[in-house]
Amino acid sequence: MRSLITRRLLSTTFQSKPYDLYKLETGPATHAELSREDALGYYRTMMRIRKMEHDISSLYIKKQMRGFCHLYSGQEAVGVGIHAEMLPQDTSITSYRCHAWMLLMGATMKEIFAELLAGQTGVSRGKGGSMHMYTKNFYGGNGIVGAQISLGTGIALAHQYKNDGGVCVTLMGDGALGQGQVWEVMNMAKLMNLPVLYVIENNFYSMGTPIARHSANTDLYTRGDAVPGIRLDGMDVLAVRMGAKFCFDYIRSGKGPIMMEAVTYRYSGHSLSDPGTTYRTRDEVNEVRKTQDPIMLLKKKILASQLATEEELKKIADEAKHEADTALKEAFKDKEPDLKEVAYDVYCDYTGKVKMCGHNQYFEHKNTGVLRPATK
Ligand SMILES: Cc1ncc(C[n+]2csc(CCOP(=O)(O)OP(=O)(O)O)c2C)c(N)n1
Ligand SMILES: [Mg+2]
Repeated sequence: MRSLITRRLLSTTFQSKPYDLYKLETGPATHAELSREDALGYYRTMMRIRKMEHDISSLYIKKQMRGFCHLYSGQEAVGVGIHAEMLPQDTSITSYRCHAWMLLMGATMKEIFAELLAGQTGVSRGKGGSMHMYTKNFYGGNGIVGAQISLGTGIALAHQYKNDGGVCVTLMGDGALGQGQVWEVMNMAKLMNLPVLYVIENNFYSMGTPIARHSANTDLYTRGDAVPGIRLDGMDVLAVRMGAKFCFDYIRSGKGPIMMEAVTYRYSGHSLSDPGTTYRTRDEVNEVRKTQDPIMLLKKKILASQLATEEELKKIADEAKHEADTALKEAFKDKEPDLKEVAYDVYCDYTGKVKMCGHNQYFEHKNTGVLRPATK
């Protein structure tokens, strides 16, 4: 009965903080309309990422998964806000911190968990693990810091060459911006006006090195030289969405690349082998969680503007937890791929034998079409 008499609005307007601009005369709108449907959609997606990664961290702690594990927890608003403005032809690529982007680009939680557990229904047939996941229009999961920035620029060149209207969202951390290749590709991207959105997820640390110790210029959005930039609050999903809309409009109008610095924070250590409290204090982490958490901030906005009730938001959180727990249970039923598959799907068209690193024998190569459907 209570929910029947609770007032709910179908949309509201919201206001974001002003954006910092570099080589731009105008920036994103600071006022925008927010529908109940969109608000609940962003809340649900951020919650799904958070719950999925909660289960992933347990897998790691219990030693049920192998390899590295870099969590996105705290940074959800960046991915969700940008993805909200992407079109079906757009692509994306990121660093090793890729679980959330897999989910955003359409992989299921079961496929992600199965990959982490080295199962054959994993997105990379269990051969990639946490840092090497791919799905349609998503080019990974890259373990080499900064490598994805050059690859993303190449993907943007492909969009331009094919004239398919796509933009490549190329994400990087604050530390990655110090890679020499970034300077080279941003120059090329601007010269060729490539459709690329460079996103810097500034979480203030490059492993354990604070930003002021690794970057002489800490205004990261100005570091593209001729590439214009904006800086926004990466803990506010609505500010990110408006910023992304502005950037996509700019790029799609043919003006070339743009750089977005999203100021954010990661709650866990760099990877799960880092406790994350030797180079920053527990108080610092707790303070951000308490005052700036992206999910909490959106919840407050939704409740304050009466777009939904507390019960409705709780139901969404419960559903996300249920989805993650069920997917994980399913993924545990998976089998490992056969050893003969170790060399499959490395090349596109090659047939013959290949020698794999760590094995003193040759394996037959085959493109199964599972990971990358043949293009012929
Ligand atoms: C070329 C290269 N150098 C060093 C490393 C080791 N390494 C992995 S992540 C990382 C820090 C990157 O920090 P940042 O770009 O801020 O991204 P974040 O992890 O904060 O998302 C380093 C130095 C690597 N993987 N590749
Ligand atoms: Mg960082």
